[in-house]
Amino acid sequence: MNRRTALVVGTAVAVLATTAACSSGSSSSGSGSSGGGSKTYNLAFIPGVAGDAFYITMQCGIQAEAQKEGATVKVQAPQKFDPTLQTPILQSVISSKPDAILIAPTDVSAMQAPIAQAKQQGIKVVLVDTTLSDPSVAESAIASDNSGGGKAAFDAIKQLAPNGGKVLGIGVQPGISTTDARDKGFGDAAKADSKFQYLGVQYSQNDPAKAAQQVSAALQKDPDIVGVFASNLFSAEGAATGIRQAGKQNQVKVVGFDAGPDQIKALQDGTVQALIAQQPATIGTDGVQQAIKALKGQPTTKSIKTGFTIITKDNLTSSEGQAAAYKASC
Ligand code: T6T
Repeated sequence: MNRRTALVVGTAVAVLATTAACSSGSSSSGSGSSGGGSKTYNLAFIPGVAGDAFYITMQCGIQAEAQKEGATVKVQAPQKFDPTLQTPILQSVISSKPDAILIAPTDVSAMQAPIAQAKQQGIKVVLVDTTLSDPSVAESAIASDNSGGGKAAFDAIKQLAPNGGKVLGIGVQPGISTTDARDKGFGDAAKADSKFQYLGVQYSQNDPAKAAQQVSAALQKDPDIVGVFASNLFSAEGAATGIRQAGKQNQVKVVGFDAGPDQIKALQDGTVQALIAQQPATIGTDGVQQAIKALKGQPTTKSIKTGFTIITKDNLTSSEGQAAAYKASC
């Protein structure tokens, strides 16, 4: 279950059509032609889930870049991070024949065949954020350095708890390329440090309530846990709640991936000590640029890695910290 606070709202699927193009009254299906003779490209964006500040911020980057290019963007998101919900959305988008689809696949294997269908229909595919077991179907795949981010999270916990101790991972669900890589980056670094005992990763299914329960139960079993790494926005939100409910804010250091408004608040409140903020708007901007290059027959970059910023209370109000925070709306 996910929060539905933000701009992508709806019932079964969230649909938000944005005509970023200025063009000359071109229709919304297929490639129209603008007055200057250059094509008005119609793009589609399928995030991993609706109501997630990470994808909303990415959408802002996509829309801004599309506007510069005179392209249109249609956005449809599943209500859960779930390939069985994302597949029918993708199929309906394919049948609307956009020129290119930017998609964050919700599972490395289950989304492989549905995405291959898009390519077979002549639609250019760009993977944004998450990827596939075989990303060669895409013109380009753009993502954070997720494994490096997991290791950076461990380094942050190490600074916060220099004497070492037990550390726990709260992940999302196996099969998501990004969070799997973060969990592994964190776990490998923790296992390699003899001062720390890695308790493994528990999967919250992107449900903050479940993450909170998992952290509470883990603290009952191991009351001396010193650190928790939560590998995305909703797991971090739940982990912070679990620690607060257990009254262990002063003992357990939490490092979370992502920097949505609720995570920034948790940092201010002191329930979370560090956030690994990705660059979702840049992922979106790059995604549009790569899609347009592919459509123009220009060479694309097969794999693009974007960076991250570590936000703590110390740099939260700096221009760097402010710029790294995600948006709840564009
Ligand atoms: O962490 C991001 C994204 O990178 C990941 O693939 C799924 O979760 C988020 O959307 C945050 O909720």
